[in-house]
Amino acid sequence: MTLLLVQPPVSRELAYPLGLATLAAAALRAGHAVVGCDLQRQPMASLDSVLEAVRPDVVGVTCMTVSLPQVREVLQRVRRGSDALLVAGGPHASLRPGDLLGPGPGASADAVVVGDGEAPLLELLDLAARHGVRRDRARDPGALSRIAGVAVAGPDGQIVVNQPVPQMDLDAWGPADRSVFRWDLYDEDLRPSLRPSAPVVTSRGCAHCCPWCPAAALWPRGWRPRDPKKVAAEMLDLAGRGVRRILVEDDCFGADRSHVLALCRNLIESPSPLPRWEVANGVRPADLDLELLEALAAAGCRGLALGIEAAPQVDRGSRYDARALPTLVARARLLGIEVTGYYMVGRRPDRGGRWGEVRTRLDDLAAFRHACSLGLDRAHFSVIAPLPGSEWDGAAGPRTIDMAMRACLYTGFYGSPSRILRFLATEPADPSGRVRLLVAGARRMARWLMPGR
Ligand code: B12
Ligand code: SF4
Repeated sequence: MTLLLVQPPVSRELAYPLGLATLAAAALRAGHAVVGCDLQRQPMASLDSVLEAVRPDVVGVTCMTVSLPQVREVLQRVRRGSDALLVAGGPHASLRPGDLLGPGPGASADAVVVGDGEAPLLELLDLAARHGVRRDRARDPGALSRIAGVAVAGPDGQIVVNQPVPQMDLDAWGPADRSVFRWDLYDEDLRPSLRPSAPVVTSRGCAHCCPWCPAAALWPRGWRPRDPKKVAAEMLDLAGRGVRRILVEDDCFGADRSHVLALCRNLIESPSPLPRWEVANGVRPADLDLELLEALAAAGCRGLALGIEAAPQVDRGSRYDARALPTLVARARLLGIEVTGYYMVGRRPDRGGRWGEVRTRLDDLAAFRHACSLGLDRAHFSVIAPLPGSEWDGAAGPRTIDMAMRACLYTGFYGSPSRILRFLATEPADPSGRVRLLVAGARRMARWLMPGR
């Protein structure tokens, strides 16, 4: 079977489609032909010619909540230009399969995969091969509803979610494939010495339940590790191919201390040079300690994002000992690890009432002061959005005033002369290289601050 995997435009950042690359690995190993189409890199209209050239039997598209409108356009184009079996998956598809199975606006998928995509996708490819689903869906109308981990629209339009896939060994299909979506084309890092970069995951899911986050609903089985030996081998292989910065994108890196230590040990004990890697998607400060920081640094970790989320003085529900943070940040920096802080800003649904707006702005300023006082290398201020599957689902979305406040926080944080100088000093460059770096930084900032996606 020929499988076409489609990445819709996601954001202004060019991000490597790791989920699709993971599915590509499983499909290739099962003997299917796989083609990738990344609509972050090419215009939406080009999908029509890709469909004509590839003539896929199955088309898979990944969907985050922010990309739902673009995914609907993809579905429409595929329906117009092909009779392939049309499958959607990814975070939004898993949380709200009904949004992609009609009867909402636009065309709908034949099936939505909920959660881990590998096993259900292989079954769908087999189904397409065995029953000719592509050309004659009516031949076995019930077949889709027998595949575990799949949601379909029933005869009267109701959404039927089949039984979940049995517990999956995350290493069963080997590491992500990096050829269908070529890793060397994703070259967005501001600092030339860190290009190209590539993402990996060492685990999936999370055992916690923060009110703004859908992780618990997305991965009801909680936190699941990959074999640290295999992760280390994947990281070393990427570094050997010329990847200069490996980004660990786990939901909850650090969930299991022994897993982190095993990964570090495997990297350190390898005869190959240590890769340069960063924990990009945030570690809970509660999971960190000085010994762990030292192990990370010894294993080549050079960047660590901390899920500070709300400034501790604001978040009185205090999920961690805020007093330990300054020591952790200072020690990490001494060990050569750059530290990023992730903060949530804007109106929290539980900050209502007469003084809600005032308290929100005070919270935002407290987050800003906290980020500045901690000596972070970078800070991200995300506006709280009511994501499906999270505790705050259904609350009002971000308002213009929240976005404007976020723009002020970013400008205040990154616009300070000392931080600009620190950023310029990160690259050993001649004056013209420094100017290029400055322009690239200003462009990136403008992209972050633009309204919309
Ligand atoms: C890297 C990343 C990004 C990248 C983009 C990733 C991309 N190319 O799609 C960037 C940095 C741009 C990004 C941005 C944002 N992100 Co983000 N991001 C991630 C992160 C950390 C890793 C994604 C990943 O590679 N996972 C590993 C792969 C293996 O898993 P996967 O993608 O889920 O794929 C598996 C299954 O979902 C399924 N699957 C996926 N696609 C498909 C397709 C088919 C056909 C099938 C069958 C199956 C299938 O099979 C795969 C293998 O089992 C995840 C958290 C996480 N650890 O997953 C959050 C996550 C995806 N992001 C999230 C969010 C909320 C955001 C932001 C909105 C945050 C913000 N406030 O700004 C922004 C949106 C950007 C914008 N404005 O457009 C949420 C999405 C929730 C949702 N409902 O959509 C997540 C899940 C984090 C979370 N727990 O809240 N993000
Ligand atoms: S924010 Fe992080 S720690 Fe909290 S539930 Fe989501 S993934 Fe887990």
